[in-house]
Amino acid sequence: MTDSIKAIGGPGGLSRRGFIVGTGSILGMGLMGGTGASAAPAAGPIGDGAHVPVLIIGTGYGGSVAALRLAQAGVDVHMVEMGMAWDTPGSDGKIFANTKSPDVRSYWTRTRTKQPLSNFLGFPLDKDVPRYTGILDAEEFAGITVYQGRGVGGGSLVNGGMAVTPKRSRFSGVLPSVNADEMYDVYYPRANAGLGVNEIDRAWFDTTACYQFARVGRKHAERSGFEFVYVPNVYDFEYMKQEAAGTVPKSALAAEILYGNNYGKKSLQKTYLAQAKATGRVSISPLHRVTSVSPASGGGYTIVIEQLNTSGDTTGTKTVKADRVFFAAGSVGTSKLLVKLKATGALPGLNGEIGKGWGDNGNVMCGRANHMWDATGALQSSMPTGGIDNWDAGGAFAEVAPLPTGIETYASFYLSITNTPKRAEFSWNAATGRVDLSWQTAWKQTSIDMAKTIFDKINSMEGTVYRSDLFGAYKIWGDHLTYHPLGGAVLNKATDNYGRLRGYSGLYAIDGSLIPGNTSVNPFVTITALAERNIEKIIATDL
Ligand code: FAE
Repeated sequence: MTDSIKAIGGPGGLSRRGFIVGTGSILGMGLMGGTGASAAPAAGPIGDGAHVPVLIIGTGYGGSVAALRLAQAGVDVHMVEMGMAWDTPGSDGKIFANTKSPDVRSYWTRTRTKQPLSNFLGFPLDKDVPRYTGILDAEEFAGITVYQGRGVGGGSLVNGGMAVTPKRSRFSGVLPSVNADEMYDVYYPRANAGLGVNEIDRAWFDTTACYQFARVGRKHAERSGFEFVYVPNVYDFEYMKQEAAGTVPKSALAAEILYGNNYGKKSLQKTYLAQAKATGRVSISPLHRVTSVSPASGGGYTIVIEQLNTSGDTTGTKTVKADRVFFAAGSVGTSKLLVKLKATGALPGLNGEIGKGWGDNGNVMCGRANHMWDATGALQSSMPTGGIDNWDAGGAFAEVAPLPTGIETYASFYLSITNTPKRAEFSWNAATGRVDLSWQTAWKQTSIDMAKTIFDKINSMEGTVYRSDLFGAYKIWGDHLTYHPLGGAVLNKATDNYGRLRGYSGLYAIDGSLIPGNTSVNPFVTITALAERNIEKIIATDL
């Protein structure tokens, strides 16, 4: 508990009011009466047989924006989240596990870790862990593993915090049916403010030991004629400076990232969700998973929810009613639900676009082996803050990523986002009772080719080679995964131009499923901005 208090009350963190709200889920919603809220919904998990005006499936970016804006408009909202609340410290006094030492908290119902970088110096890194409803899901489909956050805050709990607004000139390629002027004048600024996005102090970037890896990345990019761009983040850089000075508990400088940050990072728990709870109109059921949504007799929808224990077993089933339902379970979660519900007859009127247009944001990873004179530093901030932009010429934007191992590796590491045209489709498999995804591993070759437009050139200029010890023996490319699932309920196709699902009034998609497979940069700012745009319209016209 003390650690979480320091975390959210620490320098650069929330105001006193925000702090009290942030601990609301620990202390119980009953303490929230002093926030000026009215008509507070029932505290705690939703009850069997409940009837709520709005039910939101998932507590990631789309769900959190919807909850806050609906609550501010005076609507009571209940959010259902399959993951845990992540508000209680473990036996080590910390809420979140360290990336260097994954433990029971790290993976969603796996008995063996599945680390994105599976090897180091050729040695496999994965290890057995007890089955638990941990924070990172490595969800496996036939051709790709999709990493996703599980818990109250969704992907914001586990991601790198890179808060990137796409270049305006590329926006029509990202969301062709959306008015770019509105997005860049109103909704991107609103999203960036709501997320607490900040930029690194360049003078500090140029001198601090913890960004030596990024300065090497910048030097190599610029020497090969590529544009190096500084990338904003939701990690509080003022807090990070104090970590470097040794005056506060360390998080980014202690290799925390993939399994949560105990300090410094403005996840949704501290921004949109804290504000949403402060209205007194939003309640959340963690460890509850929606399995069905169907029209209710007399209007509205019937929702079936499984209650889970921390082993991931179903311990009970609840049936509730809602006048409106927002699907905010993430691209994969929303797509899987909608595809199943259409195919199994719960929502047969959904249109033929459901499950289509899914992409991996062109993700591909690689490392380069530097010369001894280009050390990248034993201390590396786990928060990336720079990228190499070769999108227009070669179709790749590469994040200069850390390898926070705690030792000097002489490695430069990159996550590239590429302009791949490949799109997959989700489909219902009646034989297995599961939803399949048609993605094929070989499709990543297009992304590799695009990433090579950057790294072949840098290697040639620097006289360096690719690392072959990070993803398995002699494997250069991390082409088996994505961090950025997008699509499956594409805007203006499966939905109207504001996320209203076609075929059913009162059903909406409001997450990464709306975006047709690629954002040209890291996606969460665009997911947030689009949700801000859509919910404004929905509140104005539907409620
Ligand atoms: P998301 O945040 O995934 O939230 C969906 C929520 O719904 C989750 O909490 C689920 O547990 C929950 N859910 C799913 N199914 C159900 C169900 N049936 N019932 C109840 N709850 C359910 O969706 N993006 C960036 O822009 N910058 C980065 O630096 C970055 N780094 C990343 C690093 C990692 C390791 C990962 C995994 C992702 C990263 N991302 C990054 C991607 C980003 O986190 C992701 O695009 C957003 O979180 C997607 O937001 P959504 O609202 O679509």
